[in-house]
Amino acid sequence: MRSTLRPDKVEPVRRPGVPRVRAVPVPAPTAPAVGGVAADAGRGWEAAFPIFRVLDDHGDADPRHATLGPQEALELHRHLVRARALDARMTALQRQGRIGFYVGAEGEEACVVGAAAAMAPQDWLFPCYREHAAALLRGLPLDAFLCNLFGNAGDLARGRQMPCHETWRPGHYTSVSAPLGTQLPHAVGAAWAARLKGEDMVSLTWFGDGATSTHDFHTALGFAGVHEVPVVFLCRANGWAISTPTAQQTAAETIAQKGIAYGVRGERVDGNDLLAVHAATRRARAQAAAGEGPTLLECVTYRVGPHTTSDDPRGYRDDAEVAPWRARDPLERLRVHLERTGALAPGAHAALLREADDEIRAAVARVEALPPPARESLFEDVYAAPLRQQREQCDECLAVPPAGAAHPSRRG
Ligand SMILES: Cc1ncc(C[n+]2csc(CCOP(=O)(O)OP(=O)(O)O)c2C)c(N)n1
Ligand SMILES: [Mg+2]
Repeated sequence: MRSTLRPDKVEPVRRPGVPRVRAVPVPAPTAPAVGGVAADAGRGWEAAFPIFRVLDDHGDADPRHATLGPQEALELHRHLVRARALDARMTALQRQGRIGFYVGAEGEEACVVGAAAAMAPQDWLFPCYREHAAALLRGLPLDAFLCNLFGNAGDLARGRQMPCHETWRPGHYTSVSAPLGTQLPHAVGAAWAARLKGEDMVSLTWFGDGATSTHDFHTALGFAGVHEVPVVFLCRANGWAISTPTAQQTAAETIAQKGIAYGVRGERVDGNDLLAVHAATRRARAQAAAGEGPTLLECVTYRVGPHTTSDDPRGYRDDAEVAPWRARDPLERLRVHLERTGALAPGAHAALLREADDEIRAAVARVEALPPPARESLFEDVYAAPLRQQREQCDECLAVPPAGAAHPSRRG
C-alpha cells in the first residue's frame, strides 16, 4: 500500500521547552533536601525530576514520607548487613579461587532491599544480577544461594547456570538473566498476563543505567505504557556500565525522563536512602495495582565496588570519585537513623555484621563439602523422557572416570 503521507503536510516536530543539557560526568552525590529537590537541581531535566529523599544528612526521616515502622526498618537493616557481609566473604572466596565469579552490590543495597520489601508477597521479582539480597529476603535459603556459586549438587539450577545466577520460584524470584535488559519484557509479559486474568500481581524489575540503552528497555516501556501494565521499572542508576560512564552511553540528563517518550511516569529517588526507595516503590506499586499504569523509578546511586570480580575499576576511574559516595553509604545512613531513633542500640550494628559473617562462613563450610552435580544430570530435562541417543551418550560419559579419579588402565 502506498503511503498517503506527504512531506509538505508533515507538521514540524515540537521539541519540549526544556533545553538539552550537555552530558555531564558521573555526578558527586548532592546535598539532601528531605522529600524534595536536591540542592543542585535547577537545570533542565534535573529540575523537572527532583530527587526524592526521606532521610536527611543527620539520619532523621521526614515523617510525611516514611512508610516503614521501626521494626520493619530494623528487619531491613539486617538484610542490608547480610548483603554487605555476603559481598565481602564471596569476594574473598573468589580471590582464593574457591568460586569462579561473583557480582556484588556494595553501595546499591538500598535499591535492592528497599524495593523488594515494598512489594506484596504475590508479586513477581525480575532481577538483573546484583539483587541477591532480594532473593534472600524472599526466603531463598543461604545454602541454596551458595550452592549456585559452587555449581554443586545442591544448586537449584543443577550446575547449569553461571555462578551468581540464582533463582527462587517459591519466592516469585525469576532467574538472573545475564543478557542485559531481557528481564524487562519478561516482567511486562507476566504482569500483563496477570492483569488479563484479573489477578492482583505487580511485577518489579531491576536493571542498570546501561540497560536503558538496550532495545528490550524500549520494547518493555512501549508496551507497558500503551497497555498500562502493572509493572515497576527500577533502574539502579549507578554511574557506570562496566567501564563506560553513564554520560558516554546516553545523552539524556536523567534516566527518569526516558519514560516521557512512552507515556510512563518517571521519578528520581535517592537510591542510597532505603526509606526513600521503599516509599517510592510502595507508591509505584499502589498506582500500578490501581490501574494507573507503570512507573520508571530512577534510583540514583553509585557502584562503589568493581563491576564483578572479573573487573578492576582502577583502570578507568579515580578513587577520588568514589570517596563522596562512600560517605553517603546506604547501610551507614540507615544505621545512623536507627541509632538516632533508638531502634538500634550503639554497638549492635558491629555485632550484627560479625554474626552475619559467622552465619555465612558456616554455610560455606557446609556447601563446599557437597559433591558436583551427578554427571547423568547433564542428559536430563532435555526432553520429558531421554531419547535413545541421549541414553547412549550418557552411558559413554559415565564410562569415563570423573576428573581426578584414577583411571582403571593406570592402576597398579
Ligand atoms: C545484551 C548485552 N550486551 C552486553 C552485555 C555485557 N555487559 C554485561 S554487564 C554490562 C554493563 C551493564 O551496565 P548497567 O546496565 O549500568 O548495570 P550495572 O552493571 O552498572 O549494574 C555489559 C555491557 C550483556 N551482558 N548483555
Ligand atoms: Mg550501571
